[in-house]
Amino acid sequence: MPKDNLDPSAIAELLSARRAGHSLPAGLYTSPEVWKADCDAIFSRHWIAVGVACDVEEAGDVIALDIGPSSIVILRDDDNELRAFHNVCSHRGARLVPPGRSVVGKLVCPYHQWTYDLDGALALAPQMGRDLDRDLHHLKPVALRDVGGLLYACLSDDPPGDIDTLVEIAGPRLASYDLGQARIAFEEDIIEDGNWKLTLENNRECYHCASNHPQLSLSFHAADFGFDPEGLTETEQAEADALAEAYARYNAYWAAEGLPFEAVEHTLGHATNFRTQRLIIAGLGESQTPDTRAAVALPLGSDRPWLGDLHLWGINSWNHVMGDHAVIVAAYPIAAGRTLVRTKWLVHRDAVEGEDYDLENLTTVWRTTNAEDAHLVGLAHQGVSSTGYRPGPYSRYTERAVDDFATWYVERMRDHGYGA
Ligand code: 3BY
Ligand code: FES
Ligand code: FE
Repeated sequence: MPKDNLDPSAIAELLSARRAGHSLPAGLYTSPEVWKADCDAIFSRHWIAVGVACDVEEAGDVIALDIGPSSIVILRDDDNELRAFHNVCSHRGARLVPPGRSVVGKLVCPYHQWTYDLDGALALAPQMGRDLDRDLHHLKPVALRDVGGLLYACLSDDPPGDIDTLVEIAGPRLASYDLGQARIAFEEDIIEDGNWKLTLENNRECYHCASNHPQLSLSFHAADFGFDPEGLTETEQAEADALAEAYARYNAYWAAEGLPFEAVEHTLGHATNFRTQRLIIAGLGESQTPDTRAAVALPLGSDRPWLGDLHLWGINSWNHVMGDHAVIVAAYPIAAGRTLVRTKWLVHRDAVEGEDYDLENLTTVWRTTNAEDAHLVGLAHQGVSSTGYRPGPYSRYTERAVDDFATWYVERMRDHGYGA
């Protein structure tokens, strides 16, 4: 059987073939059947980053988002409550809302005009007779949680309970930035020519940063994501010592200010995979900009200086929340070899473009970094699609988080019945 048309036992075999400490067997990246299994086991049964509360600021604001073969709508209802539903009409299942943003009074299905209130209730079903029990045809709700302004949804009727741990840990860290009240200054969609796991693996390491991200490297310490302590040159040793000293100073300051900073990892053995830490911004230390100074005159939330970079990774997301702006990124699987990477730059709601910030200065570091990463993910996907690919070893120093991600993935697939 060709490797791209796998039966379930072949998926189990691929999961079993994964060698500890090594990248995944090719089929786990390239097979459309594995992609479908990922959409089922990972993207439909875990808490997935789906956007930000300020995507839907006012009653009637709607976002439709495709997640693999599924689609959800996220909206703000007439009582200002955030809600999410499957983007599926209760009549004959037509997609209700096109992908992207819209503003509506009610949700009207384009097919036969069944019409839903913003709380999902079926308000109108023309020509269906008086005896149609409209209460039976409510839109199917999707579990949605607002974690300090970041939205997570789970398509399953039985969402993992450990989202509460993310809320407990990340909620207080995000609170002072008031992201729920922020404004999206810019949004960018990139389609990467690679499997979603290659996108996430690439994000879980900074081994590639020095040689691929010259601009990001001005404000980002690659060593935060691990370095090989064996055989450092004198200069490298001095840099490592200086960074350790800087952390001692910053951590003491953050502790005195009551700002949580510790690294918290909730990965292996947990359904809701996340990691967070307050990182030092390199250079002048203010923001991930070309000159490492704040890009926005108005602070995001509190005006305390030296907040660093509140870094938060999730199953399909990575976020950098800084004193002046936040970069919110999430990846969505489109096909085995195609992944959407959606980035939002958040600023204080009153910040005015051209007066309080320059859009190019605000966005250039991560637009450049995203383009560089898209290129690398494309190269990786080309490689794993070649007959010459053999899973290779991860560095125990710089790719530990990649290894954990791959191990977590195999565990979760097994937990959801795809193992042997
Ligand atoms: O954005 C991130 O979270 C990661 C950290 C290391 C590489 N990449 C930039
Ligand atoms: Fe929506 Fe018929 S499928 S109204
Ligand atoms: Fe990168």
